[in-house]
Parts: sequence; structure tokens; C-alpha cells
Amino acid sequence: MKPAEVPGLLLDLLKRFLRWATEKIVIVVLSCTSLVCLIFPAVFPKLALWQRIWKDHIKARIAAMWTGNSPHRRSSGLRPEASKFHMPSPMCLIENRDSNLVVCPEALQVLSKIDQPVVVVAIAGLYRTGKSFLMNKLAGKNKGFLLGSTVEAVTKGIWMWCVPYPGKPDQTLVLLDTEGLDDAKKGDVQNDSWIFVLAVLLSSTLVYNSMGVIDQHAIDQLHYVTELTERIKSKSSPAEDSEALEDSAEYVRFFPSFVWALRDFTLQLQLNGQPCTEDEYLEEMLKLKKGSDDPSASEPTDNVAPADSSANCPVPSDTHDIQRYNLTRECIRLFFPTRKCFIFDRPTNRKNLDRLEDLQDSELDPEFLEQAERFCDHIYETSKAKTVPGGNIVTGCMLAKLVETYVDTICSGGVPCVENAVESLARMENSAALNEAIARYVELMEQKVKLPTETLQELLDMHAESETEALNVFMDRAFRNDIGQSQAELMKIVHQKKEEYLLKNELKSSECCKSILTPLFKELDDRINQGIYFQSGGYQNFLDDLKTIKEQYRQKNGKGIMAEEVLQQFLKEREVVGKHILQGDEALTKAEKELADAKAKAEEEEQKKEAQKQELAALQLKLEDQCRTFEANIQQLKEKLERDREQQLEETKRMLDSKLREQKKFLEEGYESYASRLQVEMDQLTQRDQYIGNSSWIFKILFGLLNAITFIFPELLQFAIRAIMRLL
Ligand SMILES: Nc1nc2c(ncn2[C@@H]2O[C@H](COP(=O)(O)OP(=O)(O)OP(=O)(O)O)[C@@H](O)[C@H]2O)c(=O)[nH]1
Ligand SMILES: [Mg+2]
Repeated sequence: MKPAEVPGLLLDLLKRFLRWATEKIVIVVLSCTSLVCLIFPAVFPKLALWQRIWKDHIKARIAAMWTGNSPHRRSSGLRPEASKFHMPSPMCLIENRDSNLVVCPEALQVLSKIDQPVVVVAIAGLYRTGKSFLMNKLAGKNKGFLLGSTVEAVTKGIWMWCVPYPGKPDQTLVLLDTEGLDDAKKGDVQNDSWIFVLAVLLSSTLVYNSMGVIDQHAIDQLHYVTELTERIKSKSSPAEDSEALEDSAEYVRFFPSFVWALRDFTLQLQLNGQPCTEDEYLEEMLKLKKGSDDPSASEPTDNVAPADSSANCPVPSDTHDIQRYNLTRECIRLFFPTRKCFIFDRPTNRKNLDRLEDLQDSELDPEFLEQAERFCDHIYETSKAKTVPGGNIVTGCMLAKLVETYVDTICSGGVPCVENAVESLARMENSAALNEAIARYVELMEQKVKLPTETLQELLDMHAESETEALNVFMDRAFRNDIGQSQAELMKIVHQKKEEYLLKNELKSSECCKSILTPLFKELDDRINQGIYFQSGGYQNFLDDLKTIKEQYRQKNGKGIMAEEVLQQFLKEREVVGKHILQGDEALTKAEKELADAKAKAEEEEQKKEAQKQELAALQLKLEDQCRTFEANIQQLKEKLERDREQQLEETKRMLDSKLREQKKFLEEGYESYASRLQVEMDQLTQRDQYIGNSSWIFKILFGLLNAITFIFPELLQFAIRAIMRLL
């Protein structure tokens, strides 16, 4: 370091220290205020409210302080950090050509390269309401998604921007900016509906963006949620049995969490004359109205809109109006049990709005900046990786497949079906898992195996280790749908590869043995050719030389598993000449010759027996290895299915919890019919929980695998029967 650089370095260190110290002081102050508010909520109502609004924010800050894992903050200049993936600007994912949706292959290619789990945040809402601007904030940029400053709608179709996930390097944040809804110039409600459906189906967090307060008009504009039941199918063929869950009751399994962003919000947040949080405001606005729908209920007592907005939600009088009033609210509440609301001031004065992209943060309204930061932090900290029913986490590559499947279905006039989409994802992933596992097996074997191995067991051990690792790779990626078939295929291919290694090992070993034996026998052969052994006492010399050759050969390393067999071949080739030498040896009597001949034959017999024994031992080892493979495959699948079962039970528990929460709210508001409807759904979910909990479906999949295995390896039938008996 040059001396001139020292002051700059010190200044930088000082700045860093000040930033760190300020952050810690703010956290401590926030924590103390929270504590005071918790202890004395009645004494400090305003503070308590403030604390409620900031609750998540404070919690995240405190957690970050103790873990030392500071979450992303714009102020600290920490932007989405470098990762292996970089997309400098957004690109069109789904084009909207004359109201026809067309997937952009370039965008699919970009997605297919992302093998990380993706967190997908989509924004939807009326056209020209600042959606793209807010998405740019989420990307940590001023420019990106196009804004435009006229009344003309700008974003067409669905645009995508994949950016590194702040603070989570093992995930990618996919931002989806959608075409504004209800553009009068476009006037195609159908097409708008599909855009909204795609935003719901593809995202793990859905931001609904609107201007001003949540009044009846704003709720009416969200009528798209009421059409979801006609536009999204959970199952390919809804079960007819009366016990089965209604299709839409399943939505909570795969629907995103819902965030309502209220832009240019200028009013005071108050309920019943008391300050309220944004979330309380949202919940208040989502309350239903009394009507013939629920005669048992009494008129809700606290039906109060925020101070200035009560006039915006007039109580409807006739039944039809009430049903209409309730329907959108009911759908939002039932389909999106995880809800959040954020209000935003206008980002800058009117004059500056049309050059918003070019303004620095310092030129934006500080209140807006604070609100935007709180919004972004919430999204970064709470958004989850996209999952599909069954709990499988979606990677970029899988998201590309989902986009393709859903858009294809819509374009062919069908209704997107989540179960079908998961089936095609499963097919794609199981085949990819198979290829990945095989590649891993080969890679490991190439690393480990040095041919020839000293023993067969050594090679089988390396195979077993590589196979276990390959099986792990397969299990990590594969879906349980039709897993048995892909797994049996994996077993078959790995078995073939193992056989290839065994053969290569034999060939290599033979080659090595021959290269040792050839020079050793050359001397003996030369002597035979020179007739040195064809004289009195020659046979004994011949035997002595053979003995020396054998000893020298046995002392050599690296011969491999064919050592004895190749030696026997060499000896056999000299057997006839040995007999000639014996017969021509005049030093031996007839009886001695007969004895020597008998001894040679006995040795030969002994060798044969030994060779057979070794062959049997090798066969036994191979069979044992196949059994181990068989057991390992069954065991690994069983463990995966048990893990899956846990995941499914958790998923059902989350569904039950969310329905229970909503049921409680309905009961508190006095809507018993809604509460009983939810109770029916919960009872059905509990029944499903019991089905998932018992092991019959796991056995069914395991039997499928056993069946496939015995088809490929009939010799393992007896082990399959034994395994079935054990499973029973
Ligand atoms: N009043 C106001 N204007 C905003 C806000 N955010 C952005 N704008 C301005 O509104 C105009 C539209 O912004 P966009 O972000 O493109 O809005 P959009 O909803 O994506 O528009 P479409 O893609 O056409 O549907 C631009 O001139 C922005 O400068 C906001 O919070 N309040
Ligand atoms: Mg836009």
C-alpha cells in the first residue's frame, strides 16, 4: 500500500465504523421502545401502534444484530450482491401479441440456467399506477422495468428480472412485472384475467398495487380474484366423493402470500378514532357485510372504516348488492390467508414524476423512501421460495417449465391445472435427476477407481460408495410422482455401468499379468526350444524353473483379480511340453514317471477346484452387492417418502392453521355460515392428514419399485419377497 492511500483507507474505516455504530444504536433504541410498548401499551398507545407497524422490521433487525447477519439495507449501500447469476436488465417473459400470450424462448433459456430455488415476486394492478417503479426498487435499481410518463400503458405481457436474492446467495429473486389491468384502450378483460392468473400461479409473493385508499372501487377492481375458481384448477379431475375438498379450498396450498401496496396514500390511518396499522386497515376493509347470506349473524358492531374512507364503503342494502360486496372480500380472505398491507406517499412532487427514473434517492420524498425500504425489507425477509403442491421447491429451470405449461394450456383454450403442471414438472425433474445421478456415479467412479484393483471386493466397495452418492443426488431432485420407474431405470443403468467396470477390471488385470508373465516365461521357452530340459534329470530342472517363475510372479504387485487365472493359462500352455520332458527323462524310473504324472494331474485338479471356488466366491460377492443395492434403493426411497410425508403434513398443517385463523375472524365478526364452511374444509383436511399420516401410500410406491426391480433383475425375486414381507 502506498502512503498516499492511507488517509483514504482510514476515512473509509471511520465511515464503516460510524455506519455500524449508528445501526446498532438504532436497533437498541428500537428494541427498548418495543419493550416499553409491550409493557405499557395503554400508557403509550401511539408508541404501541408505531411498534406494531414496525414489529416485523424490528424483529428482523434484532435477529440480525444477534446473528451478525445484517439483512440487506439500501442505506448501507448493500445491493443484491454478486452471484454466479447476472441479468443486467429485465426481459419479456410472456408477450401479449394482440391479446395472445406467447412465451419468449430467450427468457425461458435464461430461467433454465438457474438451478437455484427461486423466490418469485409478481406485481399486478391497474395500469399506470407505479408498479414498474416499485419493482425497480425491489431490484435495488432506479432504472430497469420501463416506466414511461404518458397516460399510455407501458408494460405489456409479463416482464422478468432475475436478480441475486439479498442476503440469500443460494436463492435467486425473480421479479415479475405484469401488464396493467383495466386499460380502457385495450378493453380485453379476458386477457387481463389471464395475466392476473399467471401472476398468481407463478409467484410466491403477489403484490397487488393500487392508488389511494381501499374503497369499494379498489375492491371492485380486484374482481379478478372471484374468477380464479373458473380459471385455476387444483386437480385434473376433482374427486367426486363428498368427502373430497372443493377444488378452490386447495388454493392455499400453492397460492402466494398477498401484499397490498397502496400508493399515494394521503389519509390518516384511524379506526374508531384510534390510530391503526396498515394491516388492521386492510383487515377492516376486508370485513364482510351482513345480509341474507348469514341470517344467524347479528350486525357487526365495529364496522368502521378509516376516518376519511367510511364514505367509500357504503353499506349495501339489498341481498344481491351484499353478495357482490362480500364476494371479492370473501375470495381474498379465503384464497390469500397470509396478507400484508403497505402504504406509500407520493414519491416526489407532480412535476418530477415523469422523470422519476432519473431522480436520485436524495431527490425523492424521505417518507416514501422509508416506506419503500420497509416494503422491500418485508419482501426480502418473508418471501419464501416458490413451491408446488407436495412441497417441492421450484428452481429457475422448473419455473420455466411452469410458465410454458400454463401458457400452453391457456393458449389452447384450457384452464391451467396445477396437478397436471406438477405431473409434467415431475416427469422433467425425474428424468433430469436420473441423468444427474448417473453422471455423478460415473464421475465418482472415474475419480476413485484405479484399474486393475487388487480384489473384486475393492471395486465393489468403490461402486457401493459411488452408487449411494448417486442415489442421494437422485433422491434430492426427484419428485415422488412415478419415482419408482425412474429409480428402477437408475438401478439398471448403474448396474450396467458396474458390469462394464468389472469387465474392464478383468481385461486390465489380464493385460498386467501377461506383461509380467511373458518375460518370465520367455527364458523357460528359450530353454525348451534349445532342448536343455530334454536330457536326464531335465524334468526336475523344468519343475524347479517353473517354481521359480511362480515365486517371482507372486512377488509382483498390481496384477489384479486375474492373477491366478492368467498364470494357469500360461502353465496350461506348457503342459504338453512338460509331459514330453517327463517321458524323455531317463533319470526317472517308470514308476517315478507315473507318480510324477499323477501328481501333475492332481495339481491340475486342485487348480480347477480352486478356480471354481474363486468363481463361486466372486459370484457370491456380486450377488451380495446386488442385494445391498436393492436394500439401499428400497431404504433410500422409504426415507425420502417419509421425509415427503413430513413435508405434506406440514403443508396440511399450514393450510389448517390459515383456515383456522380465518374461521376465528369470521366467528368474531359474527359470520357463522362462513365459519362452518371453513369447518367442513378443515374436517376434510384433517381426514387427508390421517391418510397422509398412515403409511399405505408409501407402501404402494415401494411395491411399485419392488415390482420394477424384479422385472429388471429376476434373480432378486426372493429378496423382493423378503423385503415385501418385512414391509408388511
Ligand atoms: N403518483 C405517482 N406516480 C408514480 C408513482 N410511481 C411511479 N409513478 C409515475 O407513474 C407513471 C407510471 O409508472 P409505472 O411504474 O410505469 O406504472 P405502471 O403501473 O407500471 O404502468 P403500466 O406498466 O403502464 O401499467 C410514471 O410516470 C411514474 O413516474 C407513485 O407512487 N405515485
Ligand atoms: Mg409497468
